[in-house]
Amino acid sequence: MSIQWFPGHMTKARRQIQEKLKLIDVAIELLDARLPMSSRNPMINDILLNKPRLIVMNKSDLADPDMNARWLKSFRGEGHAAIAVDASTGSNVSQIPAEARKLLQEKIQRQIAKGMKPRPVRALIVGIPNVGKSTLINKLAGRTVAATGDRPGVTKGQQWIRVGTEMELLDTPGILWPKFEDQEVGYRLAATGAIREEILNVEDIAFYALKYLSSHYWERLAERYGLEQRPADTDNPDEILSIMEDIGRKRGCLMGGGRIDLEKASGVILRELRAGKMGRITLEEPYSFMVE
Ligand SMILES: Nc1nc2c(ncn2[C@@H]2O[C@H](COP(=O)(O)OP(=O)(O)O)[C@@H](O)[C@H]2O)c(=O)[nH]1
Ligand SMILES: [Mg+2]
Repeated sequence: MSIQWFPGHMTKARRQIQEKLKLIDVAIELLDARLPMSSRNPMINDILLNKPRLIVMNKSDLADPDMNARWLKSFRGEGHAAIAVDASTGSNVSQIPAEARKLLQEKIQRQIAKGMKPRPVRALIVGIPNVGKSTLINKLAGRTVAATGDRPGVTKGQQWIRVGTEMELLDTPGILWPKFEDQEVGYRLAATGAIREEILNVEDIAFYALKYLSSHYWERLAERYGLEQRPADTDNPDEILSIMEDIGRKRGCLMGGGRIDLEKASGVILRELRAGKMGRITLEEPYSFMVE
């Protein structure tokens, strides 16, 4: 989570993943279901090249269920195998080995036809920091093999983890950088806690989140904070600011002279959004490449 990406780091990360790709049959591209586009590495196609790929949308428990379905449809419409999971509880995680195996069906059939016994599918998890790679590795392993959260991983030699009889997983994931050159992407990543908020201004991040929530999830926002006045135009910054002030007032985020402490109010909004206090929310839609 505290990784700062510079061109040299990206080159190194890419080289490390490409070394690992030589060892595996399938790449598991882990995305955050709340922002499947922004949590994708911008060079993923160049990095994975022709390696069979399974897209796994993680943290689907925090994302809008309708949007999960739309995103899956969109990825599948692009010809990708894709599933949604929750690595922290393990929901749907058991589908991963079978889905990975499906991608290699033809190869496995050829091996069987030649009288060979197919070996377990070898897989590597790749994704940006904080997307849940270590949590998923531990869930698939059925025990703790990877450090999760903010603790830095203890580097040891790469090992294969046996996942049932069908799959073997590399115990160290491939760490990729996010698409942060786009400012909107940066705000979405920061709003969900995928990147450190010190990089951006906390009030700007909360402002961005409030604007999105006001236009896409107004009822939930209104319910959470007892808001009454639906903004007439969510593109009007004054209206979003007044919502932020209203929330600050209601949560007692005050400074001297009765002024509202917007920084504090922003902290409340972001903390509650990340904790799922406003319900299950997805911050981007697949409209840009949806064919319906
Ligand atoms: N709610 C929820 N939290 C998750 C899920 N997967 C991981 N997390 C949390 O996300 C944070 C980052 O997870 P981690 O596995 O360390 O991410 P990594 O940096 O990709 O290895 C941790 O606090 C996890 O508990 C999930 O599916 N749902
Ligand atoms: Mg990790």
